[in-house]
Amino acid sequence: MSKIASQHLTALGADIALSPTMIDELDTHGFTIVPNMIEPDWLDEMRRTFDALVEREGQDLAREHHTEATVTRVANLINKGTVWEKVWSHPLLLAAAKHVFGGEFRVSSLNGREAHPGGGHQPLHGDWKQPRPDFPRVHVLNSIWAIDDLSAENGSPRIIPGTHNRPELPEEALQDPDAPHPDEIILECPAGSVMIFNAHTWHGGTINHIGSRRRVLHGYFTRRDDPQQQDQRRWITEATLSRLTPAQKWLLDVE
Ligand SMILES: O=C(O)CCC(=O)C(=O)O
Repeated sequence: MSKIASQHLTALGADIALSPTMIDELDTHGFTIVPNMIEPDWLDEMRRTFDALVEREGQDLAREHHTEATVTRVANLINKGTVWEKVWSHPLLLAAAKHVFGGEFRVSSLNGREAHPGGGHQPLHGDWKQPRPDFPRVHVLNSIWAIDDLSAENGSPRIIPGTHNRPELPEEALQDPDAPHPDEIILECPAGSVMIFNAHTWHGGTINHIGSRRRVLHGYFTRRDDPQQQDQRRWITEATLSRLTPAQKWLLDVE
């Protein structure tokens, strides 16, 4: 890692130590779940802002990214409120990213997602869609922030432990990536929890059977020399730029 990258990460608080359990879970399973990462007041503000954005933006919600049938997607949260700032620059998340990438990285995107009643199913996938001739180099890390309680009934994501250590993509390895997987773990957790994961690990959304609120955020990072899911230079607004620290600008790669 370059000296400048280390300095920026230090300024962002990413030098905090991960617990031995977190390190072991990230290395062995490909994911770790952190309870109570979002404090109650912050959670309330996230819920209010999420719903206000959905109300305000209507059909334009995910124009910076992609839409998905049967879910509400809110894209480009970096430019849609200060409440999201502590998500993409959270010290613990950055410390985990530093560990998992083992090299320089940057923010890829920050989006919201809510499965509608009866919707939300996704095939098992990795967030890196290309072949991996450079396996086991890590290209992507993601985090799913539970804004509501998540359960098997309301469409919590599923994840298959250890699959970050497989070089092939699920669509190559599995006969039916849509089918239940014998090893799948359902992320059932109270609101305020965050799952941080090596995003090569096979995962996917499931169906919201009962229709209760199921808002999550995806705080997504990429190795620094790989493309961002959302080109931050293209979408960054003057208002956002004016409040960012040099280290945050570096993290978004909008300097
Ligand atoms: O929100 C979820 O349940 C997971 C979504 C996901 O994996 C994706 O959109 O790629």
